[in-house]
Amino acid sequence: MDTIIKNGLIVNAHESFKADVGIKNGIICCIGRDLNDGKARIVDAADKYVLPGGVEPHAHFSVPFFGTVSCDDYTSGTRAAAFGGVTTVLDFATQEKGRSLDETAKARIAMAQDKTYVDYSFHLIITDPSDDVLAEIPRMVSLGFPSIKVYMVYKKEGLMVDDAQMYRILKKTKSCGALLSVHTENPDIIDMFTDEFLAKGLTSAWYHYLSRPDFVAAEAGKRVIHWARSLKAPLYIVHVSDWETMAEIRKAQSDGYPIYAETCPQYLNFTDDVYKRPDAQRFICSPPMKGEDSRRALWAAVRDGSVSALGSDHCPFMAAEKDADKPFPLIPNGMMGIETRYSYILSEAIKGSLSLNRAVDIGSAGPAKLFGCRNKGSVEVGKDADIVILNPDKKYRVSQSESHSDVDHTVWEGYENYGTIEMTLCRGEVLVENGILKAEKGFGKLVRRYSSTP
Ligand code: DUC
Ligand code: ZN
Ligand code: ZN
Repeated sequence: MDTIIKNGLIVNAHESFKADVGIKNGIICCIGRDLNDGKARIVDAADKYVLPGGVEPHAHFSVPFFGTVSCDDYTSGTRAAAFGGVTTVLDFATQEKGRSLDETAKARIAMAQDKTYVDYSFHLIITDPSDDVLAEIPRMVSLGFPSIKVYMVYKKEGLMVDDAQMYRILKKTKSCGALLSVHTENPDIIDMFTDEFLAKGLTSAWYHYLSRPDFVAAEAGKRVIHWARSLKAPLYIVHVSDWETMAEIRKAQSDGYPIYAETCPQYLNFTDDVYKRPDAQRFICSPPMKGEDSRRALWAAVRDGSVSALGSDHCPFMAAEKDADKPFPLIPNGMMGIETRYSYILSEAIKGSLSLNRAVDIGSAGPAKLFGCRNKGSVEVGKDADIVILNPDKKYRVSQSESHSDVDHTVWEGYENYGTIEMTLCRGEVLVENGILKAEKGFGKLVRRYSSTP
C-alpha cells in the first residue's frame, strides 16, 4: 500500500464506522482494522472524520457574464475547491450559437487541461437547440458527458431556450439517459418588474430582489416539472431557493417521478434580509435569497432527503464590479462559495442541524451518483482515494484573507465554521495538508462520466 489512514471515523452517505483505509495507486484498496504493511505512509486520523472528497455539481469558471468574466479560472477555482475539501468539480461549457456540442466540449477541455488541482468535468449548456445539436446529445452521453443544462431565463443575454425548445431537449435527454438541469425563473415577469422599478429610479439591490419574487422561480419550476412528469423524464432543478418550488418537487418525488433538487448554502444560511444590508449588491445573484419560510423549507428538504445535492453556484466577481455605482440590472449576478460549500454543510452537521451522513450525501455521494462520477463520492474499496480528513473539534472563522480563490471578498466573512479540514487527498495524492497546498497545477483529470438515469 502507498498510504494507510488509521483510526478515523469513516463517514459515508449511509454508514459511519471506525476503520483504517488502505490506498494503492490512487484507489482505495482495503478498509479494515489494524491495517499495516510496514511500507505505507501512515496518516493518523484518530478522533477525526474520514470523508469522501466533496463533489461540486455547480460552478462557473471564467464565464463571460454581464460584460465581464467570473474571476476564478480552472486554476484558482480548483485551488479554492481543494482547500474546501472538494476533489471533483463540475462546471459548465456553454454552447455558442451555431456551434456543435462536440466543439463546445473540446474547447472547454482545452481550457481546463493541465490547469486544475482537482478532477473535473462539465455540464453542456445548450443555447441553440437545432436539430443537429439535439441529434448530438446521445453521442455526448456516450463520450462521458451525460448531463445537459438549459436556462429558462437570461433571455436578453441569449442564454435562454423557449418552452418548445426545452420540451424537445427534455424528450431527447430522456431518450438517451442524460440528466437535464434547469435554471427556473420567468424572464418576462422579471423584465416587467425591472422596467417598472427603473422607470421610478428604484435601482438598488433591494429591487433586484423585488424584481424576482418567489413565484417567478416557482412558476417556471412548476411548468418544467409538469413537462418532465408528462414525459417521465429525469430532471434536476438547480439552486432551488423557494418553498413553493420545493413543495412541487416533493410532490413529484412522492408521486414517483425522477425529479431532483439542488440547493446552495446561501439559500440555507441567508434570507432576503441581506438585500437590506449596506453591502447588499454583493449578494446579487439569481435566484436571490428568499424569506425565512423558504429557508426553513429548504432545510427541511435537506434533512429529509428531498434535496439530492448541494451546489455552490460559485460565480464570483471582484468587489469593484459588485460595488460599482450602477443600477441592479448591470451588477454581475453571482457569488463565491466553492471553498465554503462542503465545509459549511459539514459544519452544520457538527452543530447538529443535520446528520453527518446527510451532509456527505448532498456534498459528495448525491452529486457523484446523479452526474455519473462512478469512482467518486464514497470511501469504499475500489473507489478513487478522494478523501477529506476533518477535525471536528477545531473551529475557525471564514475570512477573505485565509481564502484561496482569486476573488477579493467573501460573503461568508465571519461565518463560524465548526470543524477544520486537515487534509484533502485526490486519487491518493495529498492536495492540501494543514493549510498548505501540496498538489501541482495540472494534477486534476477529466472525469469520464456515465449515465445515471434509467
Ligand atoms: N446565477 C447567478 O447568480 N450567477 C451565475 C448564473 C446564475 O444563474
Ligand atoms: Zn442559475
Ligand atoms: Zn449557476
